[in-house]
Amino acid sequence: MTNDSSPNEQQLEAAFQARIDAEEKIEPKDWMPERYRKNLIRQISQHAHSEVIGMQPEGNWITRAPTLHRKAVLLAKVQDECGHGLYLYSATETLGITREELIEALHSGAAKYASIFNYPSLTWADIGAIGWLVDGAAIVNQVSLQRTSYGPYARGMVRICKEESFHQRQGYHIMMTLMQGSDEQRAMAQDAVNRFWWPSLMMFGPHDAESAHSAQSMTWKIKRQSNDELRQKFVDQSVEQAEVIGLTLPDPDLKWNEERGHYDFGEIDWDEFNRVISGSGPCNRQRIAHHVAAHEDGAWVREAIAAHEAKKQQRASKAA
Ligand code: FAQ
Repeated sequence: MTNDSSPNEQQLEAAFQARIDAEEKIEPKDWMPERYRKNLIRQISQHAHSEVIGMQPEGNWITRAPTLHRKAVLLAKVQDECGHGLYLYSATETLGITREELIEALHSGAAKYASIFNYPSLTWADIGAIGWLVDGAAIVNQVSLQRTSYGPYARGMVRICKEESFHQRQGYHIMMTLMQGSDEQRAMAQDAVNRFWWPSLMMFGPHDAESAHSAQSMTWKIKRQSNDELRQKFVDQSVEQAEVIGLTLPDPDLKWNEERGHYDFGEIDWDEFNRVISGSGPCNRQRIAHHVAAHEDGAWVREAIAAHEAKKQQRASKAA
């Protein structure tokens, strides 16, 4: 204790870590180290940006879905992703940062979003591959995050995981249907898997040894499993799912390793990963330009809501 008997920074941090170690959730008004707060803002906001930017490649196919049923399902899925963005932005705002600051960081390139959404969705089969593989990878990561140490993030993840599980199944169903179709449809499904497999593995981030934030995030239990552990889990589950419907995963090194009890798989093209996360992927510029335009188009809605809120408060204070 210091002279005035209030705990010093070191004591506060030790007590904080003890709460984490005891699996207590940290809530917005609790004391937390500034680095914990900043790291959470970084990760949760990038997660929120990913959900919202992820609406673009799928939104591209809403008007061209092959049946009314597929269109309704896709529309519902894309709306869910928007909802996920909102829960996650709200969770980030509990850490003392505004939505405007978060959007500004996305637009300026200061904040990242998942690399996968910088690839184009060229055919209808890509919608199947995104649901099956991209949502599939997202679930593996997010199931683990349901136990993250920050309360609002953990609770958001529980609801998001339920919805992601429907997303994954609708994607797998699209792939299964195409694989039961014509030669052209089967070829289209295989081509989508060939293009989306490796970028899906990149969603888990760099190898643990290269991961800048992992060690600290694991100590604080922001992350509960490492990038490589989660990637391995995803590979193991995907191999069997691909086999069942007759798809081939595009990796000649993929084979069962009896000793490890896991599938071995080939090395990711880390040059490509680094290019995409630093802004030079196939669609980075297009994705941000689209978001900036949508944000500017929506300015009048934000102004109208603010004006309505001000009027409501004026009326309330008059009545008081
Ligand atoms: N893409 O030290 P680490 C979805 C960055 S939601 C871009 O390992 P960390 C649903 C990382 O930010 C998908 N950047 O970082 C959906 C850091 O850069 P920084 C999103 C990446 O945070 C489906 C640097 O590299 N999910 O798909 C990527 O400990 C369909 C060093 O990396 C989440 O965000 C990447 N793949 O671990 C929506 C889950 N990987 O910030 C629509 C929550 C790494 O220092 C349609 N996030 N980087 O500039 C996480 O679990 C973690 O943040 C990781 C990265 C695992 C993504």
